[in-house]
Amino acid sequence: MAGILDKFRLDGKVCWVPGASYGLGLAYAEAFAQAGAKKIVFNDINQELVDRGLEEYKKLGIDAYGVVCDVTNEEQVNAFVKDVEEKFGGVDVLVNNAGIIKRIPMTEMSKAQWDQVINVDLTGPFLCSKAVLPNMMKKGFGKIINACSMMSELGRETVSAYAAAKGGLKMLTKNICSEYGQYNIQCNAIGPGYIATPQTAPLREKQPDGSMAPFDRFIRSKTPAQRWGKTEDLQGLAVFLASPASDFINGQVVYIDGGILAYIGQDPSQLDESKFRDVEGVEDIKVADN
Ligand code: NAP
Ligand code: GCO
Repeated sequence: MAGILDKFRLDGKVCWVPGASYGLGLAYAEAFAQAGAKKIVFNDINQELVDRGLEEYKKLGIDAYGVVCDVTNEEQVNAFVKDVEEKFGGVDVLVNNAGIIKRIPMTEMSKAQWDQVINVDLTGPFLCSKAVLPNMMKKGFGKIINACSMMSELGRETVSAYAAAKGGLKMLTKNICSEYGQYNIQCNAIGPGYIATPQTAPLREKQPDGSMAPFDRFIRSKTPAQRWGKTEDLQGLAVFLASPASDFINGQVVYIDGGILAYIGQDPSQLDESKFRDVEGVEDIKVADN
C-alpha cells in the first residue's frame, strides 16, 4: 500500500529551475532529483554559468539539461520551453528562482537599474509561468513555485526595486492560483529569510579587523535561531510544494525564515557570539554585481 511519504515523491516529473547553476536554485534542483524527478532542466544567463551548473549536477550524479536563457527575454524563454516539451515532454514543476538585487538608495537608483531588477525578479516569473501554463493546462497538472522573500512583506533601506518586485511576485502567486487552479495547477511561493548564498555574501563579509559584519550581527539579532539559513534548510519545503502532498495548497507564500517575521528582535550588542551556530562550508561564489 502506498505510504504517506510517496506523496512527497516527484517520480516522472520534469522540473525547471531557472538560475540553478548555484545558490538556492541548485539546492532545489538537487532535492527534486533526490525525490525522484524524471529530469532537471535549468538555464542561466551565460554559458560559463551553465557549464558550472552542469559540472555541479554531474558531481551530484544528476543528469541535468542546461542551456543559456535569460528569463527576461520572451523569445529565449519560449524557445527553451518548446525545447523541453520536445525533448522531455514539457515542464511539470517550475520554480521561478532566478533573481537579482541592487542595494542602492531609491533616490540614487537609475530607472535602468530599477527596470533591470523588476525585469528579472517579476517579469521573468511572468514570462516563464506564461510559457509553461498551456502545457500544464492540457495535462491537467502543474506546480509553479515563486521565489518570494522577507521583502514580500517588509521593506528596508536600499532595496526598493527588489521589495517592489517581491511584493508583486506575492500577488502574481495569488493570481496564477486564482486563474489556473481549475486546471489542477497550484502556484505557491517560498519566502526564505536570510540565507547564506552568493546573493547575500556582501552582507556577511567580515570587517577588515576580522570582526562580524554589522548586518550579519543585525540579522542574527532579528532571527530567533540566531543564524543565517543554509540552502539545505529550504529543500524540504521546495519538495513539498512541488509534490502531490501540497495539491490542496494554492496561492500561499510559505515563509521559511528561522522566525524573523514572528520576532521583534533583540539588541544586537547583547548577542553572545559564542552561542552562534555558524553556517559552515557555505561557498560564497564571487559573482559580478548584476
Ligand atoms: P543568487 O545566488 O544570486 O543566484 C541567482 C541565480 O539566478 C544565479 O544563477 C543568477 O545568475 C541567475 N539569474 C540572474 N538573472 C538571471 C536571468 N535574467 N536569467 C536567468 N538566470 C538569472 O541568488 P540566491 O540567493 O540563490 O536566490 C535565489 C532566489 O531566491 C532569488 O530570486 C532571490 O531573490 C530569492 N531569495 C534569496 C534569499 C537569500 O537570502 N539568499 C532570500 C529570499 C529570496 P547570475 O550569476 O548570472 O546572476
Ligand atoms: C537584503 C537581502 C535580502 C535577502 C532576502 C531576504 O539585501 O536585504 O539580500 O533581500 O536576499 O530577500 O528574504
